Amino acid sequence: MILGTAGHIDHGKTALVRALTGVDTDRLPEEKRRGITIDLGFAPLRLDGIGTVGVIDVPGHEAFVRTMVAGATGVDLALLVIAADEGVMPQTKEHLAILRLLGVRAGVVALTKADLVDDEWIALVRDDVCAALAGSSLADAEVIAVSATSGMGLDALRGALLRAARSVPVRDSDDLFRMPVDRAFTIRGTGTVATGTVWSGSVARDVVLRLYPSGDVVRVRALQAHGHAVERVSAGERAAVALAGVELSRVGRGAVLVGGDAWRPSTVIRADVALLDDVDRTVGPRSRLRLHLGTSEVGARVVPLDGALAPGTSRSARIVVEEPIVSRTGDRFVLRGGSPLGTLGGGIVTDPLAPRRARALGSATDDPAAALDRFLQEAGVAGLELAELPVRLGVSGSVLHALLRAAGRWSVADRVYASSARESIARQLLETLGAHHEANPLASGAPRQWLRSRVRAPEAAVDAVIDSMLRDGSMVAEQGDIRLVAFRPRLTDRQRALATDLSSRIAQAGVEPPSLEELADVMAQPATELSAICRVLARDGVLVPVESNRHYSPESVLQLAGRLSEGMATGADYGPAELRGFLGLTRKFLIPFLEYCDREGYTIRNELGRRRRGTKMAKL
Ligand SMILES: Nc1nc2c(ncn2[C@@H]2O[C@H](COP(=O)(O)OP(=O)(O)OP(=O)(O)O)[C@@H](O)[C@H]2O)c(=O)[nH]1
Ligand SMILES: [Mg+2]
Repeated sequence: MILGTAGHIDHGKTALVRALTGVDTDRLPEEKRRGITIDLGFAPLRLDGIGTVGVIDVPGHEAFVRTMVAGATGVDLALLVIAADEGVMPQTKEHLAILRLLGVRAGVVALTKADLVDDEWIALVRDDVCAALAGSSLADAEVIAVSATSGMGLDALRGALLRAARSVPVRDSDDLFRMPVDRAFTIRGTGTVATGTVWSGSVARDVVLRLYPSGDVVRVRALQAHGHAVERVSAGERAAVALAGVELSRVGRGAVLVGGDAWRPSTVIRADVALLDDVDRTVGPRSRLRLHLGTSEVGARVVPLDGALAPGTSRSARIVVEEPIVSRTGDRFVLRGGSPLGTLGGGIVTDPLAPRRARALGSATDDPAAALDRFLQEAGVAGLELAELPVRLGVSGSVLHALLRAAGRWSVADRVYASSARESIARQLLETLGAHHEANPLASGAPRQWLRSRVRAPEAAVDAVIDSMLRDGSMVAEQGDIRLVAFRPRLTDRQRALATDLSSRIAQAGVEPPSLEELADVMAQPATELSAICRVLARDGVLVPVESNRHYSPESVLQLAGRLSEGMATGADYGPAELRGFLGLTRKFLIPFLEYCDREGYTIRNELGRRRRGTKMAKL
């Protein structure tokens, strides 16, 4: 569990952390010199019954709010510190707003420096504070008067922290690993070390992770939690991860370590965005903002659905960021802008991997089933990559599994589609095939590969639809070609006349018929058309394709096969000269015809020549 401080500059956050933990988190020389916190500080806090809580101490100075946001992100529990002598101040309010935007709901308010004021004053400040908290995420938080100097109220504060900690929901470690990096340094002998709060999942030593935005593949060389070497760190823990395979310059605040293959950096996300009540501007597509998500901070343009976003309202929006970020559905973020920079609002990611030209999503929902349906509809026949869905929907692998089993979704290979995509592919196939038949009335069908290439959808999906259409009989495969069930090659009247002419010329030529080219010559017709007509006639059994460019009449083939049958004794091998004697063909016709006999199973060829083959010859 992680506890984060919050509150105005000099109100005593660091002093209180030291009083609670014994650790002085202001470790930089400049922090000592100026007496203020500049960077995040870390300390372990023992809470009986809870265990060790990681404390993140943040700066209160208005110039370091971005550092506060990086510290407050991933926090379970807030310790809002308000000095009793000053009361609610600008960064008290700003930090409170940031906690709300980041979804930090549990917390305790410490009215510190109580030693400087009397009880009556404390009662007045307490009223002020309660008024300021009304409507905030800490509206129900306990308010405890304390003094870091005298130690007054510290036990009561521990008690209140314990009660608040018990209300924090346990994070799911059976999920994808993610740790936004808040600090990185080098340790001699260990190498590069990155620290952060584990947001989800867990990681063990020797596991391979990815580091974004660099995209580097890194190995976990060693792990520490609260300064002790451990084998594994899980969601809600502070961790120091020693990384093999990466230079210090590639890690730093804003980087993120992730496990598994679901994460993708992206520059377009969709989100529900809200503007704070007390900002004095609107946000439209031209507003240049800073988006803080995890420990990263990037320039962003927010394009709300239907016009500009007014103070105190929320709207679905499309966000274009200047550098790729890694986010997940359900992630909270903060938007800052203006000059001087101020916190304007924030939101929740509803689609971390929005398509380039995506519109905002309309009324967003935190129902992952509805989100999946919307993404599937949007993707159409292109479908969605299964691997990235845990990130895109913000669910663990097992939840995703259950979602995919539900009706209306169709998975093929590594993608998932709406069932309407399947119908659309089927429709495209039928249309394409219909058009093909129309354009090629003599062709028996379309080659499968050609058909597949005509549909603009992933190959595996088109193949699956072709297979199922062949199974259910909506299409037929014949000799490697696919055709519509009702389709038969059709001859026009002219072609039918040509067919009659052709077959009678071939029949008249007997055992040595003319080739297609010769026929085309004498008939003065294009050879390609005659060839197509011959294919139709061959399928109907009117002609026999003995050679690719030479057809016989069935009678001639039977006659020749009969001659062979008469001449060839069972079990004997015959050379070409003997066979030529039986057939009486010239050499030009002899070899192609013998090869035809081999193919058709009349004869069988071996080193000695050819011998007759049982059954087929016997039928002659
Ligand atoms: N009398 C008194 N002084 C306190 C108490 N807590 C803090 N201080 C003093 O207040 C000053 C600021 O305290 P810090 O703890 O540095 O304040 P901070 O909120 O961490 O300040 P930033 O991190 O810069 O925002 C220091 O001089 C502290 O000694 C307290 O309970 N009583
Ligand atoms: Mg401090």
